[in-house]
Amino acid sequence: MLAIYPGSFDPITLGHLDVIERGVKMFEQVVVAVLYNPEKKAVFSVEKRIEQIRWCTQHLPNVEVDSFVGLTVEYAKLRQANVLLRGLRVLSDFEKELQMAHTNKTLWSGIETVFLATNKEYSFLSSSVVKEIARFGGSVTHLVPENVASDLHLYYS
Ligand code: COD
Repeated sequence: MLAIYPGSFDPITLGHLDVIERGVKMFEQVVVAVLYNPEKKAVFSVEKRIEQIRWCTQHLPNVEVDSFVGLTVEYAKLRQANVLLRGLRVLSDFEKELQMAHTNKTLWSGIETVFLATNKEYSFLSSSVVKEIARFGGSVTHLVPENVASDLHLYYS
């Protein structure tokens, strides 16, 4: 079974990577799908984010990295995938994620959302926190894959 793991991934963190690594044990293939969202100002281009994710998932043969425009369920239909994989960190994620899962279900009844509880080591971690630390010159090597840490260092220096 194919699962789509959709997100912004600006940039991918060790928390995201943990979800991917656990997801591939549950599904035959996981497609990490980066949303093209012109409304949201991003640090890294979608192409760069794809490159970053490909680099740190190269040890996982059943992971594909792709991008999409528009509704996630339309992309899932296109890929003939019935499952969306999402991570849950804290209670506030749950509210947002549940709303998203219900909304997606109204758009396509064929879609199911599977939530993975975050590894507690990464439950505080978000792409925004990582960018804030990097912006102020702090080290993020314990929070993101090493290629992303170098890219952030270059971006903010
Ligand atoms: N540990 C584990 N999981 C984590 C961590 C962490 N530390 N940090 C984030 N995650 C999880 C998030 O909970 C999420 O499940 C996933 O990783 C991706 O996170 P982000 O922040 O990169 O991506 P989001 O949440 O901004 O992605 C939102 C979407 C792009 C999926 C959403 O906006 C969307 O589907 N947009 C397309 C339009 C659409 O279809 N809209 C209708 C649905 S509302």
